[in-house]
Amino acid sequence: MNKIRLSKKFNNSHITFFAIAVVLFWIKTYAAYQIEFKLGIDNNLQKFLLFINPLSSALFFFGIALLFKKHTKRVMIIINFLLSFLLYANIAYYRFFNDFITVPVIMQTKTNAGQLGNSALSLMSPLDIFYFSDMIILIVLALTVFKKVTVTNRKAFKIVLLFAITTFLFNLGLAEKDRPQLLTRSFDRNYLVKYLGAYNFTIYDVIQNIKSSSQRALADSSDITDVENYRKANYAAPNPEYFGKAKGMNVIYVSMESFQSFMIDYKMPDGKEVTPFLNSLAHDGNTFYFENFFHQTGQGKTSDAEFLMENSLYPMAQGAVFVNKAQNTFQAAPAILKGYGYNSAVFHGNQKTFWNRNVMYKALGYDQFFDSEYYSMTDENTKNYGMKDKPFFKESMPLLEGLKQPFYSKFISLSNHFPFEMDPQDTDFPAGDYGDPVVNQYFQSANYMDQAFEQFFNDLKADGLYDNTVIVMYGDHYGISENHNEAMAKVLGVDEITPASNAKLQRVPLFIHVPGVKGGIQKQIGGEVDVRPTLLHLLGIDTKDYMEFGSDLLSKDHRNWASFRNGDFVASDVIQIKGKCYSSETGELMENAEACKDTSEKVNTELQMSDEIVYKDLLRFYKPEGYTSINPSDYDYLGPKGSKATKSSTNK
Ligand code: GP9
Ligand code: MN
Repeated sequence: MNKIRLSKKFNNSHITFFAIAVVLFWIKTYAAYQIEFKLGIDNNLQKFLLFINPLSSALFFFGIALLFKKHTKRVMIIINFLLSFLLYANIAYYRFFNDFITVPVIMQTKTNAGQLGNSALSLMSPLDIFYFSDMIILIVLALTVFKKVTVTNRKAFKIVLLFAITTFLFNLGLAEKDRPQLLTRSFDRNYLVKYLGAYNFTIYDVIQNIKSSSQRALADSSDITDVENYRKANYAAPNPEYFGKAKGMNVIYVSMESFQSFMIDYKMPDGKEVTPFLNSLAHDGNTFYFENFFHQTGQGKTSDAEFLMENSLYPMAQGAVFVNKAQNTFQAAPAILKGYGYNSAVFHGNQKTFWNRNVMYKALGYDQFFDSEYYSMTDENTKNYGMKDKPFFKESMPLLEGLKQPFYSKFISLSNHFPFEMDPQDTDFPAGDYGDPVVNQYFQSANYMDQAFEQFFNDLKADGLYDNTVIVMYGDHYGISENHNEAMAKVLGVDEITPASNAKLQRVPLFIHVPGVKGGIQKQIGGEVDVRPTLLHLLGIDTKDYMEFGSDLLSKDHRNWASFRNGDFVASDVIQIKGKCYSSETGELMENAEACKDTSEKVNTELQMSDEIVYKDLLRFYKPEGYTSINPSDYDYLGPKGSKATKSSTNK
């Protein structure tokens, strides 16, 4: 009955057909988001964005059909089919991989087809016809109620397009408000889908891939020669006192989220130490504690730190290597160590897609990735991005103990993440009183993290791993940004944070504990790029054939400076900030800017060369002596239920 009334009123308008197509498609897509994807919606704004984001895509794509004078309805149905197909492909893929389809995934269909065929297909159900139901309704309507509708005009298209663009910009504006630099940092596919929708995500992904592959296509093998020569001229030979002292030992890296060096030995006004456990490591004489160690990260934050530490290359000036260059060839520490019998694993209580880790770790040669699926992500256990550090390390122990030895492993902590808010039951440590909630809370979350590390060390001692494992702990990047410098001046008891002291605030702690080797406080200046050669030399592996830019922190030839991603640097006598030269000692501007020139040139050359490697994917033209290349498609991280890797690379 409704149909008849509807037909009388509206069947003279192609716009009505269009409106029905848009609304049905909108509802369907929103339902798919709710039923199929775990997007981690945290607040009302995100709920709203999820609700409106299919609208701009629907308006835009169906709007295209209005351009076709004769076959408007047919084109609209074809467009609906293509979009529905894309949505359904993502749904099927997500059911199995908990991830969205990207261009590289499609390119690798050769390797993925088998998995998709066997597994994703089995997860399809007849009820899935729902995801094509709007198309079926449109076909029926086109053949019945709207049979005679043919007229259309370009004016309608223009209005619709304008409306689509406005909706999209409104959507993007709100998304940027909730998550600044969404498109430039693009840290997680889940986030892009949550904020901009599954269809816009695909468009974004296609554009990114075209950009990336054109740079790559223009490069050839001669481009690596300059880098090779530079490398030979700047290699810092290992220190014989330490070379091979950790040969054959396990390795545990701990990424200490947002942890800065000013916290080491820091005491609250009542005399309480914030990080008593880490302080004890710094002073026990059995651990190397590098107090002039700098983070060198850019927009890729935690992932940039990981990239630096394991590749000894610099991150990109914009975006994240993990996200934008994961298809490159790398010769990362886990892959190198494979040649020495090592088995590798990452532990992180967050979704595996964050920072594109599930793709990038394959390129780095990680055998296993224990992501959020391996942890009990209850409300009580999680905060902010994922697992709180204490349950995270606790639940990681049996997984770690199950690894075949020697292993190379990495633990990425999370609790000390901006905005550093804690659940009341997790801390009784006093907040700071510096007039800035972010800064005040930082002390509590850092204290909690410190306790989690102590618990982890105790567990490692209890199960015997401690005596045969090198432990490297590093602060990944700053936690307190320059925006909080007013409060930071109070924290440090100074009148103001000068440019030079701000540069020094970029220090993050680096601890290296090697069983049986004396350590102590180390004054030499270095950065995250320097850790890989330091570690490999301790393991008795020479690095001269690897294309890397770090210099061994324990080498007698260590260069003693650390660069920032923007070309500034800290050296023993001078600090360059925003291109200006300051004295390290006084923090004053130098009259003679020449004092920075030499190091500045070196820093620029290095950053440029590193960029060449990353942007042009030059390591595909280079094979280090004795190194066996890895193939990312040999790796699967299928989660606790279906992991192939679990069978091949653990004791169990
Ligand atoms: C997320 C964690 C934090 O998985 O690594 O990321 P960050 O925002 O610090 O880069
Ligand atoms: Mn981080």
